[in-house]
Order: sequence, then C-alpha cells, then structure tokens
Amino acid sequence: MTRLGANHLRHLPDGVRPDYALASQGIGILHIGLGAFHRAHQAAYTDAALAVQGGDWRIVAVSLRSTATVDALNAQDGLFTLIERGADGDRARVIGSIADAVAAARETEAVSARIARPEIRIVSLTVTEKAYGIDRAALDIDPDHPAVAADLARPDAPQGVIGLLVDGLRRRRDAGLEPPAILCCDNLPDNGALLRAGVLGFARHVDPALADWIDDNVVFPSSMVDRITPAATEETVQLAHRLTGYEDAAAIETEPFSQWVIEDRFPLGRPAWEAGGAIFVEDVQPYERMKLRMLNGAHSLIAYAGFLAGHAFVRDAMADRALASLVDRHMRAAARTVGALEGIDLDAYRQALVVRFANPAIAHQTHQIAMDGTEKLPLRILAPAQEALASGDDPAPYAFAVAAWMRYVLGRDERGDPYDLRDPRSGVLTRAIAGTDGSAAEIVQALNALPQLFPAELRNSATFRGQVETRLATLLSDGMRAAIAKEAT
Ligand code: CS2
Repeated sequence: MTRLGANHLRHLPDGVRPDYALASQGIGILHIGLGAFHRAHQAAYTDAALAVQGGDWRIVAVSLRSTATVDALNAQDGLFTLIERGADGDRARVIGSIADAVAAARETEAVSARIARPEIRIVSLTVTEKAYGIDRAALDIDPDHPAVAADLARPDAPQGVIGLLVDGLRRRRDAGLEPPAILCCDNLPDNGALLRAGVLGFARHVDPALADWIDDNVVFPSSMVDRITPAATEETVQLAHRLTGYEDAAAIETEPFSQWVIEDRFPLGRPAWEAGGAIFVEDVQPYERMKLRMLNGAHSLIAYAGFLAGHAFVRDAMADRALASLVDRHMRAAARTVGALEGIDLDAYRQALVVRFANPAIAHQTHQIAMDGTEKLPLRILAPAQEALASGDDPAPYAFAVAAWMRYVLGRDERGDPYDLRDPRSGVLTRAIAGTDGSAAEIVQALNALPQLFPAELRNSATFRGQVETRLATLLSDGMRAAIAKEAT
C-alpha cells in the first residue's frame, strides 16, 4: 500500500485532490486541538477557501496530548482524507490545508513560540469543553482546574490551553506585533466572550500589564460549529484506501452536513471561509443556543437513554420509535427556549436533525457522546431546563434526560456490566453515588448537591426534582426501555 503524500497528489482524480498548489500557500493559522472534528470542519473550510481564493492561510495544527495523529499527518505532508458519508454513498476528498502538525507534549515551547510568529494571524481552538478551566459563573479562570493550577504555578512553561494562549500573547506583545484573533470553536455558549474572560483572568494573575494589553488589543470572535464527526476507526482507514487508493492513517469520516457561523472580527484578515459555506453574522449567540440546546441537548438524551437501552450508535437509537419520539419532544421543548431566529426555521432545523441523527452511514457511538456529562449537561440540558421552568413551560423533557444521565452515572448497564464514565469528575460522581442507599431519592439528592453542576433554580425546584426523581425511580425499577415507553405515552 502506498502512503498518501504530496508527491502523489497529481495521481488523484479532480474533485478529490486539493485544488491549489500547496507549497505556494504560506501559513496563517495556528490551531490547537487536532482531533477528528477540526479535520472535518475548520480544516475543510480552510481548504475550500484556499481553493477559491488562495492566500497564506494554511494551518499549523497542534495536538495537546496525542502524538499519533501528529506523526501520521507529518508522514503524509499534512494531507488526510475526509470522507463524507450519507445515505446515498461516500465521497472522499483529500484536504491540503494543514501544513504542519505539532505535538505540544513533545515540543513544549513550540506552541507559544509559534503564536508569536508574525505570520500567525488567527489562533483557533477545538479542545473540548473540559480543557478550558473557565468558571462560567464568575467569568474567570477556575484555579482548581488541573491545567490552570499547573500553569498558574509555572506560567513560563504552560501546558494547558489558557496558559499557552497567555504565554503566546505575551511573547507576541514583547515582539511588538499585533495580536492574532483568537477563535474558539468549541460547543460553549458565547464561546468568544467566555474564552476572553478566561484568558484575561489568567493574565491578571500572572501579569496585570499583559492583561491590560490583551483587554485593549485582542479580539475573540464567537463561532458556532457543527458537523457530526465520530471518532475514526480501522474501518475509516480501510474506506479511505478503497476510495483513494492510498493508505491514510489520519483519515476521518463525517456527515455531509456542516455549518459554521462566525462573528466577522479578524483584524489581521481571514481566509475566505464563505467558500466552504461559512456564514458571517453580528451576533452568534442565538445560533449557538439553537445548536447547543436542540442538537447537542438531544444528542445527550440519545447518548444516556440510548446507551442504557442497548443502542451502541445514535442511528440505532433513532430507529427505536419510542426513543425517537422523545428526541423529537426534547427538540421541540428546546426550540421553545431559543426564540425566533432570523432566516432560520426551527421546525425545518429540527426535522433536518432527525435525518442527520438517523444517517445510516454514520456510526456515532452513544458512549462517545455520553463522555464528559458534567461539562456538557449544564450547557445543553440544565440551562434550557431552568429557562423552561421560569417561563412556565413543562420541564419534563429535561427531567427525563437528567434522570437518564443520573442512571448512567451508576456506571453499570442493566446486565450489571461496568463501563467507563469518561468524565473529568468521575471520581466525585462515583463517591457521591457510593454514599447513597441506591434509592432514586438519595441519588438525586447526592448529585444535586455537587458544586457547580445544577443551577440553584433547578436544585431548589420541588417540581423539577420531583420529576427527575420519579423518572429515576422508574429507571431503577423497570429499566430504560420500560422508562422510555412510559415517558413516550
Ligand atoms: C456531540 C457533539 O459528542 C458530543 O457531545 O454532541 O460532538 C456533536 O456531534 C457536535 O457538536 C456536532 O456538531
């Protein structure tokens, strides 16, 4: 098998090969978080922009933890195959926008030093919710977050996202250069403002003058990103080989749909991302609410309820009619908290989500989405639940999702087999559960009492607690399938 690489590009058919001369496009973006999502999303939009308009906008992609993807990409001159999989077939395209990949764990100074290089005009991020360590309520850093704590102790040798950004910006200021725009692409509401608060909070602790410079000079546009992208598997690599004829250890599969809504604030310029379909707006927040609450909220419901009902993949959960009806109910409830959005028909958006979730070609594991529940739940489920309650809407759909999560936190499936919770607070969760008598009432009480999880309005609402407890009791006594059937009638 021949490995994908720049000198084979000319053998690839039109439409598969990047439509521009890679070597003549310089670097303009440093991206942190080299997971599947970045490769299926921002890297693909940048590739489309380069094809249409060119420009020095190729990407240096940094992986904070893994070295395997970095090595795979560098062995392929940064090239990788993106496979779009839909009900009507698979389509492969080789993406050329990544110029270089860096493993932060191996090259500790490389990230901040690169941020300070003049050609870097945008720093973008997809590091997942849990990596930031920002206290959303205080709009400051969370000093107890492990990476934040470590970086506060050694701000000159940062390893976490916020520490790296602040150190990079410091070097940039010291070099007398204008700062890059910092573009958060994670599923967080108001993600630009949130990241700004975290970066400023950290800088205030370590260098107040730097904090002032950041405050005055650095822009943090918000963005809403969307593309359902499961983790790559051995099958992805085989499929890439079948479709292109080349071996590709960094191949990714994704759905045909993708969306990117961005605030157009890039003082040093940006790629023509419109070429890939990006939309530029004044205010991203309403789009983020829609996506987080309807797509991601429903996804979490599918993850917990589906996983425990024995559905390994989202598409299987959608084939379960009773569960699919709860997904629909959940999205309708979430839409009521979103409000009117110019140019968007929320009914059509919901219907499109049903089709996307059911995509027979995408094997998106419920266990993958179930990961990091303590990070995801407050944004996707608890925030709209709180608003529903305040506005007099029935919060039952959210109560069911929360009960499903609580059942999931027990860490054993209905056959008694254990599974990995994969949550940054899994130790805390397990200890909280161990201190109960196993009844729904005590489990609700224990999980409700965890700090920084349930908002006070929900914790103190007899209605919501009662709804969660009744549902959890059914789950414990009758199992998930019976609970879904009961809820759906
Ligand atoms: C999913 C998201 O894993 C998860 O939590 O809900 O990754 C989802 O697939 C993306 O946000 C889709 O854009």
